[in-house]
Amino acid sequence: MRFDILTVLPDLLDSPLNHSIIKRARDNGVAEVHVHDIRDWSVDKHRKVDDYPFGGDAGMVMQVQPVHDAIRFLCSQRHYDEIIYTSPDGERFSQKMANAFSLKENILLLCGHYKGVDHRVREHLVTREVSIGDYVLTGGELAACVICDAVIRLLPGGMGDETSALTDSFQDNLLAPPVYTRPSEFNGWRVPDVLLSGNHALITEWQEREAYERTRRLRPELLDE
Ligand code: 6GU
Repeated sequence: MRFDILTVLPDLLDSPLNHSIIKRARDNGVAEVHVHDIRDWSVDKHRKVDDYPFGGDAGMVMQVQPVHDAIRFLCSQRHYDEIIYTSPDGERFSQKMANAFSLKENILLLCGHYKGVDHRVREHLVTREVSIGDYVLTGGELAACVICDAVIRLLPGGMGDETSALTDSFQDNLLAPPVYTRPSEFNGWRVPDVLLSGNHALITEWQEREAYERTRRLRPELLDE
């Protein structure tokens, strides 16, 4: 699977997408992530890509021309299953959406910045608008990283243990059960006996009960969905 990310801050995307599972998935060819600087499509001699909003509000707006030309260029290279604009007023990102995106071949992510992008981009060029939650970030770059991370870790061959994505929190609308590792006692704090019992049926039953109880206590609305 391939992500292309259009941004005015390409450096911001370097580190988050070059560690751990995401790095391994990229190294193994399971996922490709290509970051493009929107300024490369600016026609301004100072590589400017923003301008004042019509109507005279505060802040700057990303111009339609560089974004249009960037998207048109990328779309001439391959078909994109989705062209996603990251914005706080988009559809809320979820595990379900991550699962759906993980089945796609090519996704183009356009990172919003400043006061946002000229609305004609949203009307004519993007297929989807996605937010990662009800708070405002300085730009869409961190949101794009969140989306890439959540999707790439689901790809077959992307994780060491291929079954572990299935037991994530949210994958079945339940929070994950508690986990422990050695030592079995530290500071007098003991790991639940059942986990040391070697009885897999009992352990699974305990994990399912804990997952349900934690969900009921911490996120009861998930049980209604
Ligand atoms: Cl996708 N962008 C920005 N700028 N802020 C956000 C967001 C996206 N999702 C939540 N807050």
